[in-house]
This record gives sequence, C-alpha cells and structure tokens, in this order.
Amino acid sequence: MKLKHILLSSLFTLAMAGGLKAESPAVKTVVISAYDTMKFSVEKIEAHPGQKLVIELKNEGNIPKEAMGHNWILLKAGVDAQAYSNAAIAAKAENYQPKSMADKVLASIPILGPKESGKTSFAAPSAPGSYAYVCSFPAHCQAGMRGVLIVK
Ligand SMILES: [Cu+2]
Repeated sequence: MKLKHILLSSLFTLAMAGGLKAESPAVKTVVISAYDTMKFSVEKIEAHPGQKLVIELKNEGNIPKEAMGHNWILLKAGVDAQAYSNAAIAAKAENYQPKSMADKVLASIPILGPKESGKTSFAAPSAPGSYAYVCSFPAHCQAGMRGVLIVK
C-alpha cells in the first residue's frame, strides 16, 4: 500500500510538472503570402523570447520562378537587410542565399515558384528586439518585400 501511495504521489508530481511546462508560450504559426507585387502579406510578427515559431510562405503569384521567385530570410539582430539583399544578387547559384553571409541568418525558406509553399520552424531569439526578414530575390527587398519579427 505504501509503495502504491508513493507511486501515485510521484505521478501527481509529474503531472504538475507537465502542467507548469504547458505555461511556456505556445507554438505560433504564421502564414505569409508572397505576391507578384513584391509584397509579403505579413510585415510584422510578434513573439516572446524563445517562443516556437512555424512560418509558412505561400507564393500566390503567377509569374515564373526565374523572374519572380520569393523566399523568406530572417536575419540576426543588427544585420542590414539591404546589405544582405545586395549580396544575394550575385548569389543566384546559391539560390539567392549567399553562403558568405550564412552566419547572418536565423531561419529561412528557399525560393518558391508560383503556387508553391514552404515552411520552417525555429525558436524565436531569446534576446528581445527587432529582427528583419526579407525576400532576397534580386530587387525585392528594395521594392519593399520585407518585414520585422519583434521579440518582446
Ligand atoms: Cu520576392
């Protein structure tokens, strides 16, 4: 009987620990559409430090991938989005994700053609702040195809 009691109280403790765990921020899923107009449908994402994020990018355009592909690149804090995009222009062979700047990237979804979609999941940075994201297809960031992840 005593052993059974200990077992039951252990189970109760485990259940409580599980309950506490559930209080950490829930997974946040964000669906972003990309258009031929070189815009993201979502230009601001808010998350808590360390929150699990699932980002889905949908290319809703019709123009062929070679001329109007879209990707989603989340940059580390303080990285100049335009500088990254400028480097990407010369990186067609690397899918517009320059390897020389790979250490500036937190998460990414590769170039998508019309009606394609892609997904990435990651934990939001632990440091509060603003993190830029861009489409690094040539000239798209400059045209305004960018947004910001705000961690707070
Ligand atoms: Cu684009």
